[in-house]
Amino acid sequence: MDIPVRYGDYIDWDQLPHLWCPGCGNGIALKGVALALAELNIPLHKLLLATGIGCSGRAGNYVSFHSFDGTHGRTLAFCTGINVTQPDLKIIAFLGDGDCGAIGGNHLLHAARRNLNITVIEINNFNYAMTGGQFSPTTPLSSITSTSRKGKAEYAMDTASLVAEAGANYVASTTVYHTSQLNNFIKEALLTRGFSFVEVMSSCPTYYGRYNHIGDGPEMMKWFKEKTLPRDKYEKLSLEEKQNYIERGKLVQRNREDFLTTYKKRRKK
Ligand SMILES: Cc1ncc(C[n+]2csc(CCOP(=O)(O)OP(=O)(O)O)c2C)c(N)n1
Ligand code: SF4
Ligand SMILES: [Mg+2]
Repeated sequence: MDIPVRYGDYIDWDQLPHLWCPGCGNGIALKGVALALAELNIPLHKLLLATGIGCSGRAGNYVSFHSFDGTHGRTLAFCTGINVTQPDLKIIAFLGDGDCGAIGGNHLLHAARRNLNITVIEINNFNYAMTGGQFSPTTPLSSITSTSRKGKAEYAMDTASLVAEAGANYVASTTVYHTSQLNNFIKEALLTRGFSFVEVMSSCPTYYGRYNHIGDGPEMMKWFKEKTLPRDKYEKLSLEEKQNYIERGKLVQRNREDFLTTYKKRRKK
């Protein structure tokens, strides 16, 4: 079997052009995955890209290795079974914020708590894009969406912090503007044994950008640049100031024994 050496080897070029809108961040995030895989030189037959349902869920169509679409929110339940029966497979779950924080929230927390060998890439575009731009748990307070025309009245869920508390070995958060940080975080996540999670705040100019008058792809990139702060700077802000920014950076990097290793030891006893 050929060992891929370029990021392009992980992409199924016959499936392009993709169907994401101009300025959408999904392609940048997927390229981040492909770049990390190429750098780590992981053979194609050792890989699985598991997706949920949504715009982000299309990613599986564009990779040259195994992929499947789970049902909305349940992808990590499928991944749990695959992880314990195919322990040598590198499982990357490419999931939307709806898939992670809303319908699939419980699966996410328990996959992290069990410390399964799965890498989750959360595409947080702050809305349910595929179904028309409704707000999701991660949509920031006051945002305009198709279901909060006067501004969202709820606070946003910080999925990365929840996953860190639940027990994941690696948790980080960044945006599609900060590409070198993004690529580095994905690489570190893939190198982690146990549960790893990278939140990728991603541009959706068609819904979130348009409804909130941020603009198209380039303006959304500028927005990510100005709106997000590294964790150390963010922590120094007052509670009121924090409402104006979103934090990014690494939350957790630790080496707790993963579920399968512990389970195998128990069985031997
Ligand atoms: C069980 C179930 N409930 C609802 C839906 C409808 N649905 C499809 S995609 C989606 C939201 C997707 O949002 P997100 O996970 O954030 O992905 P995005 O499209 O933003 O990438 C919903 C509610 C569904 N397919 N299955
Ligand atoms: S609707 Fe938003 S998330 Fe979906 S493809 Fe278009 S820009 Fe991307
Ligand atoms: Mg979404």
